Amino acid sequence: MANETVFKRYKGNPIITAAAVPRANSIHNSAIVPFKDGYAGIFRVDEVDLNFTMHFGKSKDGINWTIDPEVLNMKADDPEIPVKARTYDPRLTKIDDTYYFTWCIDSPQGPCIGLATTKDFKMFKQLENPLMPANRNCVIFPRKIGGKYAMLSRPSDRGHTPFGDMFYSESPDLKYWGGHRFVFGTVASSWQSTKIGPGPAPIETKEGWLLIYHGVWTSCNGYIYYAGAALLDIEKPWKVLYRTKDYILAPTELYERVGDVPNVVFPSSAVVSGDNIRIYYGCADTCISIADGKISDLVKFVKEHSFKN
Ligand code: BMA
Repeated sequence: MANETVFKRYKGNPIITAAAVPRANSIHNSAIVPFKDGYAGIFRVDEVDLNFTMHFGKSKDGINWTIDPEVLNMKADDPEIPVKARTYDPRLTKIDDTYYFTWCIDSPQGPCIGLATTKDFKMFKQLENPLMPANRNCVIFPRKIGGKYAMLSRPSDRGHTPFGDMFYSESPDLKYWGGHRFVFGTVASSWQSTKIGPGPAPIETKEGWLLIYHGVWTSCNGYIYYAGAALLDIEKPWKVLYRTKDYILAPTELYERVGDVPNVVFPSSAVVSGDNIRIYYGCADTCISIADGKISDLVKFVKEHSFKN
């Protein structure tokens, strides 16, 4: 029986499976935003040759999706920017009228973060990679902070990364990134003891930046992925106000337990409307599910279920 606190799973989960794309082996860890009178998404599709590709998708209701069978086509001003490699785990953030998305590129020198922009989900412009390898998780904040673009990322290794702390970085122009600050790391003897990494774009609240993140524990049977949440200082988001001791979501359902990578819930998008929040999360590296909650309940949970200083 699912241990549900803030988020209640949708009864029709999973909402997206490999059946949505002809060449898909699995579709998971993807990026979704409200767009025009519906929703747009960039989906991680692991294809039948186990190449990981990104595909555009659209939906009227956020639940029923049409995903393009073709791989997303990006243009770059400098032909040296694109690297021909697997692409995965996109995150999307809207600032003004532009959508910024980051993802992981399996470059020969190790995983690194890609960055692109779009206004219409038709033309995608790839910019310089913001960070050097190896880094596998990155998300942009939904507004400038201290006059600069801001991001959270999680440096990694070339393999399955048995470690991982989160860092903050800033940029005046989306090209040059610096001001790197440690945000938080792992906690021994817990669901977040192996590594942690940022999930959906942080959400601005009166109590701070609300961040949903994943935390990993190494059991005798391998990695288990959970979701937690934190509140970060609004002006200095590398300062952690609260961070959950208890997870907010754990793999308990069959579709989260069984798949290409068993025992994974991987929140990668959050759609907010008033006090409502819907998270989209990858399940067992196989499919995508949703769960609904209230921002106010999540903030309360974070404050009440955090580590005591
Ligand atoms: C992400 C990706 C996946 C991995 C997953 C769990 O960071 O690297 O390939 O299996 O974590 O969903």
